[in-house]
Amino acid sequence: MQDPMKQKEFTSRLQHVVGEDGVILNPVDQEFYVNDWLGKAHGRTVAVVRPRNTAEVSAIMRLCHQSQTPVVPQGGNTGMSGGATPDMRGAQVVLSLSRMKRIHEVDPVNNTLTADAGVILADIQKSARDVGRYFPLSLGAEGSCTIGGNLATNAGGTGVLRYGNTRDLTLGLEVVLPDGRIWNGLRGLRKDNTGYDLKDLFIGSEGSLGIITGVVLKLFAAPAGRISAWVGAQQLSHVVTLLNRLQSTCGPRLSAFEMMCAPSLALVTQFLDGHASPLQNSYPYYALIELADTNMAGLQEMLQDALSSAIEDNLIDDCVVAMSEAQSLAMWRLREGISMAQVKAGKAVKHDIALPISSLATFVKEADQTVFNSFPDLPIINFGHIGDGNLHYNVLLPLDVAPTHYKEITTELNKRIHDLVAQFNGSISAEHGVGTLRRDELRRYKSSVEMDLLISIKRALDPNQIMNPGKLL
Ligand code: FAD
Ligand code: 2HG
Ligand code: ZN
Repeated sequence: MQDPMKQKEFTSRLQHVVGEDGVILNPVDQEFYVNDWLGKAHGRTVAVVRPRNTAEVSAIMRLCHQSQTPVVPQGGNTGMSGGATPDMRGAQVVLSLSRMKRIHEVDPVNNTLTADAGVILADIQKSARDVGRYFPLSLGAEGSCTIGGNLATNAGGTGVLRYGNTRDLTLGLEVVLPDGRIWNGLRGLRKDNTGYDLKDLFIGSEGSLGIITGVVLKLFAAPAGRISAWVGAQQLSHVVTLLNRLQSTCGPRLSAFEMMCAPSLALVTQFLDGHASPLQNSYPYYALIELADTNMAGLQEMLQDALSSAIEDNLIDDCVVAMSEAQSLAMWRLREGISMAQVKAGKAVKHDIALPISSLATFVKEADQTVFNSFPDLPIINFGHIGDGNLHYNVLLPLDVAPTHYKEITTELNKRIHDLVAQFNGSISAEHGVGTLRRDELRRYKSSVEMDLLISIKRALDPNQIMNPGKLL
């Protein structure tokens, strides 16, 4: 919308719907909404609009439908693939869900929680805890990401091993469609075979099909506590064997199994204050392990016994079991600090990949060799949720790398690493989504049949292509 008169009329109609305080027009105040936190995605917007409820979202979408104005949905703006940032043309509206923060119902008998899409993930977790229940989605951004953003990206995080990803934690949805109609699918049912599963279309759709305005989430019995341990090992294959053993001996009590290579840990201890390695010596690989249960009896012994046998069998070299919640938290802060430490230390070329767990060690050996052959001086920051086969296989460039050089190296590394991922039958986006970051690569790795199906769904639900254009597809 380049015509200033038309733009003025459009923004005053938006103000009519949400009030003057619900529309941000000043470029300085828009800054947060048009840039991503990684400093990689930048854009401009006609207006940032912040509705308070579903009816307002519906009225905004009717306006955008009539005027064919493209819309970029945004939650907490913590995403890593550029999906919540408008393009540079300044013709798109950013629709921020940040004022839709009501928790409508917590039902401890049905084990469900119903909330607006703009509720911060940590507030959902707390509301579940307040009634003696547990909502297991957990990630480093939980203090600022929204549940709507979590659904739109089908977020993963550290609890997938035990509870599945966001898709597995969702029972119902409310969505405002591109023409403003409201689909109310806010059902708290575990069984419902009445046709195609529409909610599954919107989960992971990254704002490309509609605006998620409400959710019904699954709750679980609250664990009575947790036992964490930190282990050091010489080889990734040993860490994977330990994971397998713990899955056999501890079953569903194994609630997290995170891995990080030595340079990942070194980055955190070097670049973030108040972080220290839990072990005296250094090892090529570390794992952070957590057991949790509704009954804690025998849990610590179970973990200690498993780790003692792992040491006897030379699977791991050293380990420490946290003796207090404070020690456990300190271990988790090391793991959760890696993202921020990367931002401080340099410019990361990221690969958020999924592989069959049985292929992880071989893949990493080949990928390490590939990176070393082309860029022997660049550190590999390899860490992730190996309990569910998800690696963050990142390569760190210096902070002062020239933009053109960064682009060239990124293109080359992405191609080499993702081609290898494809050879191993893996995925080039395990949990962060496609956004603008992986959009072009998607075509390289998906079959034409799969691309056809994705494009058909997009055309059917968003025929005028106003939902988050340029993202995902
Ligand atoms: P945004 O960033 O605002 O948006 C993300 C995408 O969803 C965009 O395409 C946007 O258009 C769309 N969208 C947002 N809200 C809606 C809505 N209501 N309706 C329709 N579309 C919508 N992610 C993981 O999966 N696992 C991790 O372990 C993890 N760790 C992280 C750690 C840190 C420190 C940080 C900063 C981020 C991490 N992330 C992780 C990435 C990010 O937090 C998740 O992708 C999160 O789900 C995004 O939520 P958000 O509300 O910030 O969404
Ligand atoms: C994590 O697991 C996040 O910490 C971020 O998904 C990964 O920074 C990254 O590459
Ligand atoms: Zn992750």
